Amino acid sequence: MSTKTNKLITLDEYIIQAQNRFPGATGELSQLLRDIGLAAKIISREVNKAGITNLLGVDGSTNVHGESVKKLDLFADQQMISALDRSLITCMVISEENDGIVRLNSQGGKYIVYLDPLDGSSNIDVNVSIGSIFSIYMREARFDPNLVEADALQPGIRQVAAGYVLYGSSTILCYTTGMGVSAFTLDPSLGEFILSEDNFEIPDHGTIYSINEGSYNSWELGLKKYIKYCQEVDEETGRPYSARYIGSMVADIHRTLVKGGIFIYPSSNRYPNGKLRLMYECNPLSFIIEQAGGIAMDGLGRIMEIQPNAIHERTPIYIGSKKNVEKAVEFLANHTEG
Ligand code: AHM
Ligand code: MG
Repeated sequence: MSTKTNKLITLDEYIIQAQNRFPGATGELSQLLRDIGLAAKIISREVNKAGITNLLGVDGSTNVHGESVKKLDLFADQQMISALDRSLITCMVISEENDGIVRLNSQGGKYIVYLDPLDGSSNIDVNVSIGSIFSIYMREARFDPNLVEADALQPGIRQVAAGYVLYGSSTILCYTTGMGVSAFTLDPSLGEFILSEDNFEIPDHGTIYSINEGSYNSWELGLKKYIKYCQEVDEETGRPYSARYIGSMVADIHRTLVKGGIFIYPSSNRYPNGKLRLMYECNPLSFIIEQAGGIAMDGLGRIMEIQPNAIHERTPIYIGSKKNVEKAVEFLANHTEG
């Protein structure tokens, strides 16, 4: 459930109105969010005409995870970083596309931003939805003015804001600063993000499960049994769950937010710690889902309480409607092997 609005409010207006509710606010976080909004518009424009401008396809290099880098990934990375660099508020960026931390021009800037500039990039070539993800932290006060990776290793509960942009049948920007979730739809004729959903709430229970079932044979027993449970008749609706898996986390999470259900990327033989990255995929999307009333776990504990040890670390994730995630975690606890 969510609150629809009839009044036309742009992202920039909304951010300023929210800032005005805090008399002491410096406006820096608002500026940072507007910078991300601008970069999102530029990326959205290129995504929409990627085929024409020959941006589609592989760039030839591989990123820090050994995955092939698509040209649009690089474009999105550059746009986001230069938008953040421009307003001198962000001191450091950590991006999926860059091995180490990226120090920006404002070494005194108070924010640290994690980015997955273009998530789900294997879907680019086939014209399926992709997204950008961001996660914002405050830099901690330290004596040493030199920025190091350790400055960025903060648990997800310390995020001051997070969000995603979904380049789908329309472009949607969804974000939270810890006071609910708001969504904006890009009106291409105006070139503005317009508030479309205020105070997003995820259904408490849904009947969609979302997981790459190709790895079934290497899942832990509890997960196999949980998915079998979903395929049986659901007690609440009297019918089995539906399976939906887009393969772009942003799109799968957006559907989960709107319709409810569960998204899982578990550990498997191929990815013993799961595939998805804690800092720029799991934490920001967990913040959104929790703010909408859902839950995000790694199978045992809360995703946002994990103390990170490395900027690119991975984690298994069980995320979505409260009842679905609780049920999945119950299966994991009750069906351990051996
Ligand atoms: P990427 O950041 O390289 O695009 O990879 C992350 C994506 C997620 O969007 C998606 O949930 C997952 O990879 C899909 O992985 P798989 O193809 O193993 O199911
Ligand atoms: Mg990604």
